[in-house]
Amino acid sequence: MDKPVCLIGTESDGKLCVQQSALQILQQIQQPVVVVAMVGLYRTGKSFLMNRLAGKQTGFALGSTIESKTKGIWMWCVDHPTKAGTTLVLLDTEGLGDVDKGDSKHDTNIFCLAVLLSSTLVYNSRGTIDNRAVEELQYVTELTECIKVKSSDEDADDSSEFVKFFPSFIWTVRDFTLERKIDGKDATDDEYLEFALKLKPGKSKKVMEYNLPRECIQTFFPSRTCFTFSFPTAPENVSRLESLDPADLSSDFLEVTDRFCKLVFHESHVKKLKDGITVTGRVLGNLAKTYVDTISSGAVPCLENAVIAMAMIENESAVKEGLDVYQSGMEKLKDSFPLELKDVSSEHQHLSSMATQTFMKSSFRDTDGKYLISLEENINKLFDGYLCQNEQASKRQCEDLLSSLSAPMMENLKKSFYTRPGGYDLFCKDLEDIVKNYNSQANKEVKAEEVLEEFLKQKSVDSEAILQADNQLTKKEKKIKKETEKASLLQQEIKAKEEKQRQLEEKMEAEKKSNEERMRQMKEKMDLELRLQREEAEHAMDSKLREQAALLEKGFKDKADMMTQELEEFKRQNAEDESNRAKEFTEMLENFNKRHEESMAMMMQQHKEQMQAIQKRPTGCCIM
Ligand SMILES: Nc1nc2c(ncn2[C@@H]2O[C@H](COP(=O)(O)OP(=O)(O)OP(=O)(O)O)[C@@H](O)[C@H]2O)c(=O)[nH]1
Ligand SMILES: [Mg+2]
Repeated sequence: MDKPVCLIGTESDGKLCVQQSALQILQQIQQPVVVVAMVGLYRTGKSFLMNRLAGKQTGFALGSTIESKTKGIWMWCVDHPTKAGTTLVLLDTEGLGDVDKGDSKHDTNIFCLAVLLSSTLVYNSRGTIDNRAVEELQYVTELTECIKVKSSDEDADDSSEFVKFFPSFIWTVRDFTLERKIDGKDATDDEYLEFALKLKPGKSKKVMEYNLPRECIQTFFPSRTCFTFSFPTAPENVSRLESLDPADLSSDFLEVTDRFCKLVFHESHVKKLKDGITVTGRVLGNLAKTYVDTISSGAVPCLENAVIAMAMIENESAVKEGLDVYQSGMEKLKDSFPLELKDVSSEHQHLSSMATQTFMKSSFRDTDGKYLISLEENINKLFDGYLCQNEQASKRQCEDLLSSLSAPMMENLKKSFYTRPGGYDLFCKDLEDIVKNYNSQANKEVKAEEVLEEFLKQKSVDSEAILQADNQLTKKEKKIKKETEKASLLQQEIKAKEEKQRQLEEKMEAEKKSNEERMRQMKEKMDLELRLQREEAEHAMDSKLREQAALLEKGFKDKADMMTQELEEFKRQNAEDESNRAKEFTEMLENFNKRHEESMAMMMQQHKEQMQAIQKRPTGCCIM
């Protein structure tokens, strides 16, 4: 992308809507994404800084008047400058707090979407982090009402769960002109932020109001940092934002913005969904659409539902991708048909394993294995189709071979060469030679025995006529010869059926191996999903413990004690979630195995019936 595009715009009725063209761009991005969103009051230099993050001076439109410029949420996808294999998605948002807009709900929605979509949220402000600046971030206090974690318990306060999937937080202060000193000592940016976010003890309503945004920031954004843009050589008119021309920047300014960019690149991680699921560009697009549609319909975006919706979309495409891998590989193999069954089977196994791998890469939360089953069933259907095509090719090849080997015999038949005394023996000798030659050349063909059986049946009509016309043989001799021929025909029929059985067994063996491989991959994926879930819970637990320690240190014993209870509950919930998930996985594996065994048993049964039918058949029904 050489320039940004609008990702979320506003329709004429004021409702938010996702732009199709932006979704198409995201659809193409299969890499994991690091999403940096910048929010803050209007006219504070957000778009300007976003351009710097993209390594450019222009791109996101900058305002040169006091009117707010950016509308909705704009997106720019670039290669991540330091994390290979990931895409950096920059989201520039509409400035908050423009009273002329007269719609504060709109601001809250923009803020929520930035929180929901990003892995790093940059909150941009100007001047200092004073009381007013913190109050301006009142949007954080609305997050609990605007975002739900679980769809089930309507009124549950799941704010403690937020920390599991909320972005990391960077507070930037532009045109910072104060000295960073706390109690007379030099302080770092982070110390400055923590100092500004310090809770005030006391019980009055005012103090509570004053503490609320601070508490919310501390709870929701445990991983936070601060960056102040202070320019010792700041131009005189720096306070007038519109006067800063990007083309005319001091080296100090450039050095500071470079440092800021490095910090952002270093602090921001790949966007993850609940349960540690990695977000690719494609998922991000679907996520944006789901959230915006939910908000536009007046409902509250819910993380659990979003994960379910994402899983559905992703799993469907994962099945398609897996099938593509299988099909394109088999199409290549098809060029060399006819092949021995073992060659087709082993390529089937290999490609089916690759298809499962491809599927596993982008699928998630396929809790009942529905999508993996669909992949398996579709692959098996395709496999049957390819086996059939291989058989047809083999049949053609065997028929061609027989017709060229039997061409002289056909000539002889036409000339009635065998219609003479001793003709039957001559005919049998020629036929034997043809069969010998054929067997040596076609013995590896899947259809060799069946085609030969058919050929011999056809030739038995000629043979009967020749036998009857052969005066050299007595009636008794003719009868014996006829019986011998009948027996050998039946033998060929049995041979053909046995070959079919062998092939079926080979196919079943291939299916068994494919199933084992699929189960292995599924188990691996489940272990990974469980591990991610556990890590996420541990991470959340850590930050809660840190929060509690900080409260204790600052003398808020009551609050810290209250947290102990909350922590216990959190731990219990995590353990329960994990054990539920593990149970789900075990059930799924069991179901899979059961399904496989049933289908194998069915194949065996069909096969048994076929074999019994041959064995029961009276010998007399052979065409002679
Ligand atoms: N003084 C000062 N001016 C800046 C700074 N960064 C950008 N500007 C200038 O401020 C003006 C507005 O910048 P934008 O980046 O458009 O601001 P914005 O926050 O995106 O504005 P909205 O989209 O309306 O919310 C431009 O003329 C920038 O050149 C800064 O750090 N200090
Ligand atoms: Mg802007």
